[in-house]
Amino acid sequence: MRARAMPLLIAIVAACGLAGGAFLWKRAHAKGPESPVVIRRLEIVHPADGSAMMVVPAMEFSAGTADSAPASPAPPFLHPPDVLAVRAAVDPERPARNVRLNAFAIDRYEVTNAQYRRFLEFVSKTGDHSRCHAQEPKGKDHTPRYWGDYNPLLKDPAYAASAPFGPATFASDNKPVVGVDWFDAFAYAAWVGKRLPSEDEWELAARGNDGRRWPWGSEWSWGLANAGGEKLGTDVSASGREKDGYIYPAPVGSFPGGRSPFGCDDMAGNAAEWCAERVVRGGSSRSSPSSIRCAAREAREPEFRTFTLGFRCAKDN
Ligand SMILES: [Ca+2]
Repeated sequence: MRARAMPLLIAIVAACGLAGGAFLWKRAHAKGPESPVVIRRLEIVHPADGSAMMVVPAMEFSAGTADSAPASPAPPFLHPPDVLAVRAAVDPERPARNVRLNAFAIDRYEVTNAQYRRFLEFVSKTGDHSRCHAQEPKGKDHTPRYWGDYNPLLKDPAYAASAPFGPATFASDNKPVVGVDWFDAFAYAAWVGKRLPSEDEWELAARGNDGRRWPWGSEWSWGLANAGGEKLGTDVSASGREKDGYIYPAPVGSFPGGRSPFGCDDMAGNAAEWCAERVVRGGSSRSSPSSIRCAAREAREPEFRTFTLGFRCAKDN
């Protein structure tokens, strides 16, 4: 009798333990964005161009910044009145807010020069601008600003000595395309059958749902992203900084240690990235650690182009 009762007792205790454990797990995970869920990386291939995209399932997360440190100041140059209005509305990254998003897929990497070149070949061959944005300025051919022999800084010997660059610096195939404005990014995304990510989509893809500051976590470490804007001959070790090896954009995917929870590369640093709202996310090769936080945001006029600014695409999934 006793021998037969023991297994039953053990089974009851085990069942209670499992039930209790499940209850506690449910309590700990039932409260929405404060409850980290297991993130699984799922890579798909976009059929139109073979590009790698990471799937982000429908979920809720806390966007923005909850701490009380001051938000980054607005950049100190003038904008048209409509951009000032946009900036006033979007610059603050506080307070943090709960956001629920539908499933989407987002490019694993920033759009590269090789990918963008195929788009330019299409536009130049067909003259087809039918997928471009309705407000796009007339006469655009979508050529990135730095693909030609352009940069007045090259004429300054002091600058060229400390931060040299040439035709390949901004145009080699495996580097992110930069020097493109919001209309260029919009047009490329539409041409390839994608769209620009919303800011919230971009942020969720970059930081997951546990509130981390950077794609790899909340502790800063040099070497996990192309950032900082070091120049040749500058002894960054004296200030505790480590060189990441790149003054300007690096080939996409050069910093696997800084990959995001969903498996996206270079969401902090390398090229800063246009979002659908004409807001720039992620900071660049020239940005400070604070400026490449996942929640940091910066509004720009849509015609703005610079050698630190590119994009990646998204699509519904
Ligand atoms: Ca980036």
